[in-house]
Amino acid sequence: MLSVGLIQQAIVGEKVCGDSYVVIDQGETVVIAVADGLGHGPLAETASLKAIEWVRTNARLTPAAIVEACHLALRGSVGAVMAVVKIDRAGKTLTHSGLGNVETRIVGVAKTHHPVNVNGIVGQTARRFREETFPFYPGDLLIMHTDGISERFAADTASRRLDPQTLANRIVQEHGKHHDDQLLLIVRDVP
Ligand SMILES: [Mn+2]
Repeated sequence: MLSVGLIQQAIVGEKVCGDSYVVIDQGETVVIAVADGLGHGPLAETASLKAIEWVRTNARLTPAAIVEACHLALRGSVGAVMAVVKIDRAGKTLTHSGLGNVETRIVGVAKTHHPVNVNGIVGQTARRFREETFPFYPGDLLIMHTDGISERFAADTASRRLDPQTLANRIVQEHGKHHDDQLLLIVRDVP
């Protein structure tokens, strides 16, 4: 069962948030994506929502193939940066693909993994699409966030015991940036 913590907040002065997300529970797999449309306001929102729509449409594909599909779909938009992960419940793995600076962490019992993104902008510049697979066990935390939240927060083994929403609230309170849209998503999956 998925337990999700979420903060999604528009930059001060805008009514809509340019950062979007989706969590798709497909049973054997779970696909999760976060997208940050370039700039802010309605054009950024449109771009990030379009990326998310294409994640939904292509959720059967691998994360790298999903990002590539979004790249083609977002041509002509302001563009976005995004990260897509797919959790394989039976295999106890998580595969990640990121283009541009949406940050991802996997907080395991003994180790925190930081998947690396490829530089680029979805819909504009992407020279390659790559993905990497990590262990992901029940109780591990997946943390994904846009650049509206500073990367300097600590999320260690002790964080794993917190409710994801409680942890999300704490992180954004201390590390949220009010001069940008903010999106932080924390997911734990326990059978
Ligand atoms: Mn941003």
